[in-house]
Amino acid sequence: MSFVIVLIILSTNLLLQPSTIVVSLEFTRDDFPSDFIFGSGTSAYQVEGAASEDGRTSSVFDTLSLGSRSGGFTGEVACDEYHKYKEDVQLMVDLGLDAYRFSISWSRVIPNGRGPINQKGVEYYNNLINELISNGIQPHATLVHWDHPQALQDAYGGWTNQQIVRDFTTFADVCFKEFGDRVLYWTTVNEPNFIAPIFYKSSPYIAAHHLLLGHASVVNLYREKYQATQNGTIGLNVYTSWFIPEKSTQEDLDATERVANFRIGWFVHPLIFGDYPDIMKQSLGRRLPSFTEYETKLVNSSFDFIGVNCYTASVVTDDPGKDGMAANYIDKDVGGVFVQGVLEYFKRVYGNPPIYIHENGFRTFRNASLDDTSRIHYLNASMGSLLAAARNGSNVRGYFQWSFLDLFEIDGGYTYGFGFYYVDFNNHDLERSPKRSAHWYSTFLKGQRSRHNGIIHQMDNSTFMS
Ligand code: IFM
Repeated sequence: MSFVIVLIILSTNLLLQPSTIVVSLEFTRDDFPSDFIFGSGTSAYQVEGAASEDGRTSSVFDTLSLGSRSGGFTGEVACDEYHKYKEDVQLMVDLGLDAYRFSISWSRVIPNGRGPINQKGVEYYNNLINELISNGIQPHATLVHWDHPQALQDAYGGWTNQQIVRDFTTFADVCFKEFGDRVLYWTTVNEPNFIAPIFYKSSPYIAAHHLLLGHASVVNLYREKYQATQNGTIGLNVYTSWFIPEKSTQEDLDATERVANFRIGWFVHPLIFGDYPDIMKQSLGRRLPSFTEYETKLVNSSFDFIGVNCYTASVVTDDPGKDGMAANYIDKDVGGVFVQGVLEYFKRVYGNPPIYIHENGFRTFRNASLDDTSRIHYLNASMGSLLAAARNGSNVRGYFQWSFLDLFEIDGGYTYGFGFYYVDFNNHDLERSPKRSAHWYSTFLKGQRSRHNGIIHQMDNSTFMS
């Protein structure tokens, strides 16, 4: 056992205010359970490129990238993983990954979202999956990473229309049939709690409802038709944060509860309890759709695991004038401890479901120096916090760093990167080079001691999100 935390409390008010502490984290892979999965991830539109090749059509992610957020960049070429997947799998082997989390582009497999299957698309994912497996890397596949086909958006409004539930289920059926003999970890939708408010600003609750029904319908299909023979698992992914009150007032504590319910509970509560959180029902009234008896049965327990994306903590303040959740929140750097904060929340509020940390990572300006020590600080603190949570009984089963490569980001295009590998977008070959963090993760994965000192913030255990 080699997990050391040295706490030197530099500020007071331990109850609710973060206190600065010096933390020394030292751990090895052996400190985690032996079947704990360590990986890294990407998503289709963000790495594949070949956006107009071999029959692929546009997705809503392509369309979003044409707006101002990405600063004139798109994923048209991205990292060209579509052509360079073999090289990338070798880099994963170099790193020592157990698993690679990627997504399947719906509009590559079924251009236009419904109708004929594109065999070239199926062939690409078969090749990628086979390459991963023959190199000993587990494929973890997501069916929708924001990117449903633009054709379905144009035809009937995408997730605002219940028709998409059927089309999504048909797409999933194709994927299970074609790839399910080798893919044992399926995620239906990545960050539906981001998709609904970003793509459907005027009707997020309706879109969210169909996202949940689409997810549940796909899980039902998998369970009835494939799971017994393919022996895989399936879940939903959500974007989370460790929500903490700004002040220890009852107002801020209640506001924190509301924000957690509006952001996380919106999707997780129905999966665990078959309905939306009461707080949402009370404050949204008829704006929040309700589940029929049949839908409740379908949605309730429709997961084998929950995928959790967590990057930070968020400080919450009460704001009675704010429509809906009556609160504001803003990201706050509290060091890696937020990972444990989120996991403790799932344990306490949702009965400790099986969890994979699907995304955790650190954004830096992309530059060729390859010295990303700040990312090592961040990852070390996050993984130390993950270990603390696991030791405290969290049902967490795996951890995926975001992202394997520097890839297309909707905010800023290629200005920033989260990657272990720097990609030289000026080089014709899109050459990949490992950053310092890649060596650090690799050292850890290969079982050597990973030691790193840093200054992080820590909060008393009793303050984990109420
Ligand atoms: O790149 C994104 C990813 O697509 C979804 N989660 C957050 C990441 C970092 O911005």
